[in-house]
Amino acid sequence: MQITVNRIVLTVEQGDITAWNGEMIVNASNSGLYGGGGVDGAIHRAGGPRIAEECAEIRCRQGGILPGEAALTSAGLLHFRGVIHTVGPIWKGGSAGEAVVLSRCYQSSLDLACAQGVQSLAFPNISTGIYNFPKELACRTALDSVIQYVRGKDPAELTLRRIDFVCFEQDNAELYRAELEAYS
Ligand code: AR6
Repeated sequence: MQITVNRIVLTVEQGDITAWNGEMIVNASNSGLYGGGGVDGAIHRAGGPRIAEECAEIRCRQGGILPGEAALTSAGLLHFRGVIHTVGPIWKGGSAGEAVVLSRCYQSSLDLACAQGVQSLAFPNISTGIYNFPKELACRTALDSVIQYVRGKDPAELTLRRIDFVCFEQDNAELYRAELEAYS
C-alpha cells in the first residue's frame, strides 16, 4: 500500500525495521537514550555497541532528550547512514497531551532527516509497545503528522522521496494500510 503526497511516496511494510532497505531509520528510544527492549533493543543488538557509545556521548553532552525530541547517531554495524532516536510519550490516559508529543516525535525526526539530506526514512510505530499508546490513535497521529509535514513544505526544502511505516505487528500493519487507503 502506498500513496504519494507532494511527490513523496508513503508506504506501509510489515517486518523488522533493522532489515529495512533504505537510508535512515527512526528508533523509539527513552529519554536517557539507554538501549531498552522492543524496537530499541532490536536496533542496538543489530547495530552493536557503537550506537550505545554515541547515545552515551549525547547523554553526557545534553543529558538525554525530552519526549518529542530527536537525536542522531551512526547506525553501527547496520547498513543505514544513521539512526534517529526519538522518545515517544508514555500513555497516561490521553489527557496529558500524549498525542501532541507523539506528533512532535514525527516532526522532529523529519526535521533531522531533512537536515541530513536523507531521501528514504523508516518509522516504527512509536509508543505503541512498552509505552502503551493506543494503536489506532497512534496510527492516525503518525499519518496526520507526517502528511501535514510533507504537505506544508516547499518540495525544494524536502530531500525525502520515500517514507515507510514499518509495522512489526500484523494489527498495526492492517491499521496503517486501511488509514493510508482512506487518505488516497
Ligand atoms: N522492528 C520494527 N518494529 C518493532 C520491532 C522491530 N524489530 N520490535 C518491536 N517493534 P516499543 P515504545 C514495534 O516497545 O512503545 C524501549 O525499551 C512494536 O511492536 O519498541 O515507544 C525503549 O528503550 C511496537 O509496535 O517502543 C523505551 O524505554 C513499536 O515497535 C520504550 O521501550 C514500538 O514499541 C519505548 O516504548
